Amino acid sequence: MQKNKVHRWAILLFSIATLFLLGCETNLPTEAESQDLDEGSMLSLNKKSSNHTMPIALARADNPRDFIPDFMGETVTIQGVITTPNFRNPITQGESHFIQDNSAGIEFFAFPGISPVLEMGDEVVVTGVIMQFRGSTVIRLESASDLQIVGTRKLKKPKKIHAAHLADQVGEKNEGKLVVLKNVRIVDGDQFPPQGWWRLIRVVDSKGDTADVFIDSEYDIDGSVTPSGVFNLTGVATQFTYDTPADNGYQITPRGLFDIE
Ligand SMILES: [Ca+2]
Ligand SMILES: [Ca+2]
Repeated sequence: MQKNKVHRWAILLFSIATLFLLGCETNLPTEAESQDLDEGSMLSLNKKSSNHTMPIALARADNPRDFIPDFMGETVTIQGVITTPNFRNPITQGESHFIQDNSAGIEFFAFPGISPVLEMGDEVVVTGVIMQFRGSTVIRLESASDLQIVGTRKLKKPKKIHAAHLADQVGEKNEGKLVVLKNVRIVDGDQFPPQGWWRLIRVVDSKGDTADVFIDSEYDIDGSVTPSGVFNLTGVATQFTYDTPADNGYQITPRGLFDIE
C-alpha cells in the first residue's frame, strides 16, 4: 500500500516536471535570438508549436556533428519562405528551392508533378522526409497534400558573411541560408559560363579569402558579361561534395543577375 502511494507520487511529480519542461520548450526564440542559435542549441527546442512545425534549424540539426542530419530518413514539418527560383527544370527534374525561417534555411525538393509551382516569397508549410544530397540537407516532399502555401512574404535581408564563412566545416552553419558577400571580385582568369552551361567560379573578398560560386545554367548569369570590378554578391549558401564526412564543398549560388550589384 505504502509502496503504491510512493509510486503514484512519483508519477505525479514526473508528470508535473514533464508539463513544466514542455511549457518551457514551446517558448520559441524571437527573431533576434534565433539568429544567434546554432543548430546544437536548437535541439533543446520543442518539435511542436501550435501548427506542429519545427524550426528549420532543428529539422537540419546535426548533433553530435558528423555532417549527417540527425533526422535523416524521418518525416518533419517546417514552415518558411521560399528564397530561390526553381533550380531545376520543373518538367523533367521537379521543384528544387530553398526555404528559410528565422532559425535557418534548408533545400526543398519534389519530384516532377508532386509540388505546385513555387515562387520566391511564397510562405509554405511542408511535411517531408529529411535526406542528404551531395552534403546538402534536403526536405523532400512526398505528396502534394503535404505542402500548403499559406501566404506571401517579403524576403528578409540576406545574412552578411565573409568568404571564410563558406570554408570547409564552418560552411555548414550557413548552408541553406540567403547570404551576401560584400565587396568581392572575381578571381583573375575565372569567367561566367557560356549560355546554357553551369560553372564553378571563385570570388575573393577584401580579406583576401576566396569562396566558390556556383553559376547555374537555369538562370540568366550564364552567357552574361563577367564583371571586372568589385560588387556585392547575394545568393544561397549551398553545398556540393562527394566526400565523407560531407564537410566541404560550400558555395554561394546566386539566383540571377539581380544578385550581382
Ligand atoms: Ca548527425
Ligand atoms: Ca551539409
